[in-house]
Amino acid sequence: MKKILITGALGQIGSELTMMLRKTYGADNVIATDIKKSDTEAAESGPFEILDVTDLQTMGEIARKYKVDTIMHLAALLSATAEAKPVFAWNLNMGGLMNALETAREQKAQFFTPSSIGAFGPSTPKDDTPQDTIMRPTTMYGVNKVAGELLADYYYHKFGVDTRGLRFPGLISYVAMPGGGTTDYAVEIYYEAVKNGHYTSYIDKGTYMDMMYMPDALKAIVDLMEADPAKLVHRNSFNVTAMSFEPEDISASIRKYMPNFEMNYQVDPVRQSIADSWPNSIDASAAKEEWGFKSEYDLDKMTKDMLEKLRLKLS
Ligand code: AKB
Repeated sequence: MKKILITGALGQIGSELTMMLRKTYGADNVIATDIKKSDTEAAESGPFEILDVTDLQTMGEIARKYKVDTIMHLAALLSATAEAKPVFAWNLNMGGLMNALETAREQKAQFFTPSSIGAFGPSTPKDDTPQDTIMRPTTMYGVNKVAGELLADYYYHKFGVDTRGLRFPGLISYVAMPGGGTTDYAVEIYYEAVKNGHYTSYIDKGTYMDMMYMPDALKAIVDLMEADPAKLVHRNSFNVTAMSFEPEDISASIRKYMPNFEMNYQVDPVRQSIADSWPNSIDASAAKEEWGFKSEYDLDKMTKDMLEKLRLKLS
């Protein structure tokens, strides 16, 4: 039976990943950690420890206490916050990753950490961005993600740590809000649609970015971690995506279910310039070929589910 340590377990991915893994592997086998505790299911439904990921000693103590054999390192600052606080972002994103990799090496644990479409930059081919291509990001977050991918590959080649990763697009979910990302507009729009019937987008019309609904992202993590290592040509990290859209597309999708929904624009120059430096759409064929990646949700299917779930949640 697996013993999984999750950092950033109360964040957008962690809140749902913790619950899914607890259902699969048993609540006691999934140790949730975060910098502070919140009154949430992920914090209350099984073991929880306070962990600042820049503290290597405490991370090691927790890993040894529970004899973990898998580490899922999710704690990180997202792109817009990292741009506002670049030194803090470097220390947290790189320091936390280094500590998590060291802990995985000591524990001989399997390792997962997410990368992002943010690892690409303005000189990357913008459409159908290949798995292996130019990666010269111009954001602190992107610099962290490229360095992180290289570091995780280094731990695999140098120390034999079974490191695996995904380049996630914007992730859309109704359980926990993302914080400080560039793609967050695609989550906020659903909340505002249900609460107020309109949304002011900080991303301009015509800006395409890859996106994925959370159930597909969680399945991709589990499928990658269970994939036969002999079939993996790549490790850190695989392009994965489910859809690519611009604000007008998501607005039109919402109007199919809420005909009176309205959207206008007030573009945030910082997040817009981050979005402009990212691909329009990435190519996930390596993930499909090497471990069978497949997504279930397209834009309309996701919109229908998001609106239904948020109506229940916000009522
Ligand atoms: C962000 O917008 O920063 C993240 C990401 C795409 O990595 N959602």
